[in-house]
Amino acid sequence: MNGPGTHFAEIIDRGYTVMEGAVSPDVVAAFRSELRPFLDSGPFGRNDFEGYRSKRVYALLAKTPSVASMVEHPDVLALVDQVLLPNYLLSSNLAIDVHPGETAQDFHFDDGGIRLPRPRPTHGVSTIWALDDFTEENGATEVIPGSHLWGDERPEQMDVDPLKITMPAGSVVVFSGLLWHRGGANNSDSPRLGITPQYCEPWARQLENMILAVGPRAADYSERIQAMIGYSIHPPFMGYVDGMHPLRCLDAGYDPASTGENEQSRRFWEDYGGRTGRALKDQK
Ligand SMILES: O=C(O)CCC(=O)C(=O)O
Repeated sequence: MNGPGTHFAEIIDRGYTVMEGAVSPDVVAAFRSELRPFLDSGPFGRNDFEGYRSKRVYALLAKTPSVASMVEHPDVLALVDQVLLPNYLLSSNLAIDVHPGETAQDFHFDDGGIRLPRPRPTHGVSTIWALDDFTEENGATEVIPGSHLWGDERPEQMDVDPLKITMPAGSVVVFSGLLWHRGGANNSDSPRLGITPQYCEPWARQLENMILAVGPRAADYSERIQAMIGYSIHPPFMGYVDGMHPLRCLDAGYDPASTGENEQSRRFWEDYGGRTGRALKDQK
C-alpha cells in the first residue's frame, strides 16, 4: 500500500486512488454472509441507473453491522480528513451487485446533487469497495482520470478512454465527488459485488437520510460513525435537536462535556443574542 501522502496526491492529481488489500478476506467473508439474505430476497434495479440486472441494498448500517469496518476504515478516513471539513457526514452507504448481462451505467459524478458550477472544490469523497475481485470482464468501476478538474465538459463530448479499476476483493478505490465514473458492463458469468460508502461536507444534505435509514441501530456503532450518520454538530450549531446536541436522542448516558456542548451552546447563545439583541431561547 502507498503512504497516505501518495494517496492524497493521487486524489488531487487524477481524482482517485486505490488501496489494495485494505481489509482481510475474513472481513469480506463476514460482510458477504450478513448481506446474503438481503441480496437473495431483494429486487433488481428499477431504472437504468440502478441497473435492471443489478441488485442494490441500501441502509447497510441498519442491516449488516460488519460494514462498519469499511465505513470507518482508518486509512480511508485519514484520507477523507484531508479533503473534507471536520464533522463530514456519511452521505450514502449501499451494496451494488452487478449481475451478468448488466450494461454500463451512464457516466456521472457523485456530488452532482450539489448544484454549484464546476470547476470547484469537491464537496464529497466516494469509495467503492470490491467484495469480489473487480476484473476487466465483470463490471469493474470505470473512471475518467483527471475529470474531477473539468468544468462543464461531459464525457460524451471528450475524446477520453475510461479506465477500469481492476482490484482484488478487499481493496477500495477512493475518489473525488467530482470524478466522472460509472459501473461497468458485466460480461462475465458471475455477479460482481461492491459497496459504496460516500462522505459529504458537514453542511451538505446527505443523499440517504441516514438518521432515518439507520434508526435505533445507530446506538450500536462507534462515536465516529454516529457522528457521520448525523448525531453531531457542525459549529456553531448545524444539526441541533430542540436546541441541544443530537446525541442526547441516542445515548442515555450522554455527557455534554464529551462533545463540548456546554461551551458550544454558551457561545451560541452569546453570539446569537449579541447579534440580534435578544436570545433565541426567548423566542417562542
Ligand atoms: O458499481 C459501481 O461500480 C459504480 C456505481 C456508481 O457509480 C453509482 O451507482 O453511483
